[in-house]
Amino acid sequence: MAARKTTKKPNVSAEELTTYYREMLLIRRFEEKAGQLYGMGLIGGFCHLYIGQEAVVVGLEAAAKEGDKRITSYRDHGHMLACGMDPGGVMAELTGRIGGLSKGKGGSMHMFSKEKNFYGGHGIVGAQVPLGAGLAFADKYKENGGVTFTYFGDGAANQGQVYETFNMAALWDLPVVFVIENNQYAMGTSQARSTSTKDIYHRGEAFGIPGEIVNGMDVLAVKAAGEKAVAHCRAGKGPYILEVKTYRYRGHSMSDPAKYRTREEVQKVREQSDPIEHVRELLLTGKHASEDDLKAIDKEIKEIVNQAAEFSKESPEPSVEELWTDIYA
Ligand SMILES: Cc1ncc(C[n+]2csc(CCOP(=O)(O)OP(=O)(O)O)c2C)c(N)n1
Ligand SMILES: [Mg+2]
Repeated sequence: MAARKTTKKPNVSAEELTTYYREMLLIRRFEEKAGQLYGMGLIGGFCHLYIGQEAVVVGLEAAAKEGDKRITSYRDHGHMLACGMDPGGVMAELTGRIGGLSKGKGGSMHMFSKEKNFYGGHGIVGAQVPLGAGLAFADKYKENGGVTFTYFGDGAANQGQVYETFNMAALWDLPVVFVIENNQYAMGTSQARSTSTKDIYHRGEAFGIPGEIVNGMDVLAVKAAGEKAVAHCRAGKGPYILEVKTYRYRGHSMSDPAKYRTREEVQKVREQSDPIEHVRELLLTGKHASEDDLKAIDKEIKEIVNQAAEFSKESPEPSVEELWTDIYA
């Protein structure tokens, strides 16, 4: 992973930086709370936290336009929050309650929002990649100018269906940004043990798909790369690949003790490359915000997350009759 390079005087307004700070912090605090609720037994099943990767979705959402679509894997809470889905609805889905975005019937990995163009939440590794190309196919067919962000991991990047999709997406010039969230691990398998090359994006060259590496710990770098990729797609030039180098601080899922890496490795990334600390530093050194301003934001975010948690505990469990709704057969 690229170490963070602090852009000393980035060409970005205080308002923009504050927005990224707030959005990344919301994801981090939300995920910490989800971890707590899991520990208390209020969340069952799988729960994959996004802590450490926040700059990826926040940067790319900043490059997206109204009408663009997004689809991802099971590590999906950050994507949902970044595109504006209600934190209470996400948390209540985690606790399996009727107020959840899938009425408590989907859980962590299966949430959708037609309103926000969020197409899941997919538990089968790599399965969302062809689906993302399908969404882009629909946009191209309808000539609506939409772009689909199709997120997948470094592990998923070794799946055959990814390359079948690359072929079709390139052949038909589909407006899709393939975002490889390279957090360096696929469950307990490091990239070095599973992947023949250090970088993955250049596999697109075989299909004529351009791409690049992005520092996923720098929200401004992610946004800039996202804008470039989206402009490429909207100009009708077909797909684009962003390999975003990032890192997850927590285990693969809540049941992973993460014995395949050292505490020091994680600590080093936290200290040297944390994406939220990066923006915090930019805000403070650029005199865009004071410590007190940031404390007020922290408080505000904590309140949003606490309310989401309260809602997720108070919302009732779905009734038995709900078993017969939302069935497409
Ligand atoms: C087809 C399939 N094979 C195996 C699994 C088990 N599995 C779940 S996550 C995962 C690793 C995926 O890693 P990566 O794509 O890097 O995503 P990350 O978890 O790092 O976000 C595996 C092998 C699965 N869910 N689906
Ligand atoms: Mg991974």
